[in-house]
Amino acid sequence: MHKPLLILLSLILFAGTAPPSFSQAAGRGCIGTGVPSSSKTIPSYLQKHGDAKLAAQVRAEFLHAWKGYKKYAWAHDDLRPLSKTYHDWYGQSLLMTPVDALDTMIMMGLKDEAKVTREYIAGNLSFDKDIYVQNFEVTIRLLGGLLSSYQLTGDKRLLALAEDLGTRLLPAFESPTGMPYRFVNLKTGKVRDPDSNPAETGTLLLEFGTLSKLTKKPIFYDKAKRALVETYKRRSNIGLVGDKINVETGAWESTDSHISGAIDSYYEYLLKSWLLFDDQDCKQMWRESITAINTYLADDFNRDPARPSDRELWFGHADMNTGKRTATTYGALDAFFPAVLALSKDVSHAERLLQSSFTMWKQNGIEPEEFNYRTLEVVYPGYPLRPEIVESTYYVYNTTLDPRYFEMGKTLFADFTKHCKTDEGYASLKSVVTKEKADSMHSFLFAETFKYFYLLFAPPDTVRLDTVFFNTEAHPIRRTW
Ligand code: DMJ
Repeated sequence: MHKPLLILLSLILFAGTAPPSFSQAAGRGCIGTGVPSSSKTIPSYLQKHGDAKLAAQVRAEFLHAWKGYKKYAWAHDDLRPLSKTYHDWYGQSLLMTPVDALDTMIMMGLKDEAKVTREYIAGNLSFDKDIYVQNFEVTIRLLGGLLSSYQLTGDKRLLALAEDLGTRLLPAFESPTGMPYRFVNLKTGKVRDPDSNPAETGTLLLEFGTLSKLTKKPIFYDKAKRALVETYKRRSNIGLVGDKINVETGAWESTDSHISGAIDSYYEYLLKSWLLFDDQDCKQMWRESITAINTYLADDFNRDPARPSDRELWFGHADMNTGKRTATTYGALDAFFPAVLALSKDVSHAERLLQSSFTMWKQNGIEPEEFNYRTLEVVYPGYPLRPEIVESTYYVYNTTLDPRYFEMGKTLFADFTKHCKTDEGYASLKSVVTKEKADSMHSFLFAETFKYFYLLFAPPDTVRLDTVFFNTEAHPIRRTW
């Protein structure tokens, strides 16, 4: 047996057994949030074994969406769930959905689907295409997905595909600063779009670094590390980054600082690159960054003067140079941060921010893309099936084993299926207020949203969060080197 397969043992054990349903343990004393407050009553068998019935429900919903994809969009990038057609990001398919879905199938024990999907990818995926692709998106979904599935299966064809892709992406890094252009042509190596952002210049090291370790070719690690360091080097005097940067001049084109889209996973990768590669530069960059985030972006306040001890924690926007608050908005993407805080061992902030994220969710029974946390108003009402709040609930539950978070996950899952399920797939929402659906089903539904729901309900030790690191698309990477 290939060594990386060892990680599957506990997964297979869980998938192959049918412990009784423990869902009747739900719904005890509330604290006005709809969430039980006591951790004392959680049955030890739930802590040990998870809830097999709920995990099976997640598997069934995964298969429901997967069947829709196979029926109407097979071999294409994404399903359009309302028109029942397909969408290819770049005119030609790069098998976004199959590659994103494969490791989730493996982890869920869906052996037949995984086998067929793996064979299809190995036999049909080609990167020899004259198309410009977005370096960041292709790295987190395809490079991350191929590397993770290689580690889970030992199938060298997946590693060969990953190396071919990584090699074709390398020209993106040939800018005067070393920060990558946003788009690169997979065949010609030509590049375009120098206006980028920290998320796109700094969310590459887990995948490129792993590729280096597995192929023993340092170039991949070096290019992605330099891009991360060059981004960090341009932080302001108070330690913050903006959300738009030109990779040719190195100049900031927006000084708006936050933990939301365009910056978010840059911070995630500082922390995880330290932990996965034991990279001490990343450790130092993470430590300095989290200090600045906590100083200037955190918004720790008391909404009701009559209850002074009842404080809320959110993270808003500030100017990267002055630290002055510029907006009190938070959103579905920001909800990844409790997971990062939990992983960094700041459990108390992780729990408080997760509670805030759940408050945002409950306003409309599902979360909006952007929300004003001071006025509790929706700023942008879309919901494209995002996973971040589920990811954070999983990390915080896994870290604390407090049943409040298990119950929170049950609420999220019930709302999610209620509002987003269609007859043959899952659909994004145009508005969380009206619940009107949109004709898109992003591949991260399979890579992330269903995976984190599954892991939340599976036995907590299914994945060891101190040895397995999820890339920002939820592809698990282990240090096998
Ligand atoms: C995913 O592609 C990744 O999680 C990324 O970091 C942010 N956006 C989506 C999911 O919302």
